[in-house]
Amino acid sequence: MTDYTLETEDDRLEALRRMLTIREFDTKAGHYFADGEIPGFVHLYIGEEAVGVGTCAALDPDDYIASTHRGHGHCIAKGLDPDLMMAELFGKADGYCNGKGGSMHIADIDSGMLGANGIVGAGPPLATGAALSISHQDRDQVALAFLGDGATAQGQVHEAINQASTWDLPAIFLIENNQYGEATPVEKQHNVDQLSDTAQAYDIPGVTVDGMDITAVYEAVQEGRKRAANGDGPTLIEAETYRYHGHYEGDEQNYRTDEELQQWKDRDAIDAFKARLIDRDELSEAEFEEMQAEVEETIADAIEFAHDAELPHPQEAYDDMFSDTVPEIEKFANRARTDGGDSR
Ligand SMILES: Cc1ncc(C[n+]2csc(CCOP(=O)(O)OP(=O)(O)O)c2C)c(N)n1
Ligand SMILES: [Mg+2]
Repeated sequence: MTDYTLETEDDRLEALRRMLTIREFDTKAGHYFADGEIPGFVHLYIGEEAVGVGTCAALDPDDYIASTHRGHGHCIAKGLDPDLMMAELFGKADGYCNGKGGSMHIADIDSGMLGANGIVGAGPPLATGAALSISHQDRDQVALAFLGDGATAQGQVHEAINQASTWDLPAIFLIENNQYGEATPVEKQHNVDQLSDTAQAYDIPGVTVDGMDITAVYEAVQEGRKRAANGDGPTLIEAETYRYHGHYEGDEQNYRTDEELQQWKDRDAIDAFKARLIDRDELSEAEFEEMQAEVEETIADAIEFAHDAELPHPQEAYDDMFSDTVPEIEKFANRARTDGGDSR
């Protein structure tokens, strides 16, 4: 559910709170990953908060989003519960996917969150599919896909945008241009100056906005949503942003300089939005400190919840894989060992 906009003071404070929640969630996720408590990989969203929150604030609660491998921020912006997210990262049975998905597969259809995705570029086809169902059923919703600058060069992304634009589907494609796909800078991945230039190939609007400015992101997505909901088809939005951490936790980051990182931190989206709210007399330093303390408590509670939760039982390893039971899976389920070992 996305039950906030940027239109009222309360909404703007809620948006700031979500940005802080994302930063705190991912800071702690990084710590617990380094400690070896979180299995798999984590890709942190720190630095990119204005994009996820500005986008979700412009969507309606019933709208869909399709996310990426860097999806924690999208989940929090869309209103998912940090307790269930953190439990999922820890691989616990109380997590969104019963602990079987982890960081890269958090999904909650009831919240309109179609899933984080380990396959780079796999979000846009999901959004196009959701937009097709919306259009067939004449529902008042839109579907938005987040994708990275790297993903923008993936083949299925082209197919998805082409299909959505040809059929005027209620979709939005939002490129999070964080300047790198793994270690490769954006200018070495693409032949266009701006990634939004590729919109010309589909004859749809393409805009580039400052992804460190939550209002700029919000306004672009609002415009895209209006167009999509009117039956005029998709919009391609590029938000220029930056990830403060490495591609993954443990990345040596020898492909960029400390100066470059600092230049982006000097334009930090949370600092900028906080300053704007203070300027407007909607927030004081003391209120900000209070909000930050509440956010820290929310995430501390989420970690406690995740710690206390049970691991999924090995005999349930093959449950929840398919919506209907698949007989081929049953024979493996019967062979699952309860000590977690391999039964071959
Ligand atoms: C289809 C596919 N190709 C390659 C990978 C390996 N991979 C994981 S993340 C990543 C970089 C993606 O870059 P970008 O889309 O810019 O997202 P960012 O990590 O910068 O948020 C790659 C190549 C993958 N997971 N899936
Ligand atoms: Mg990138």
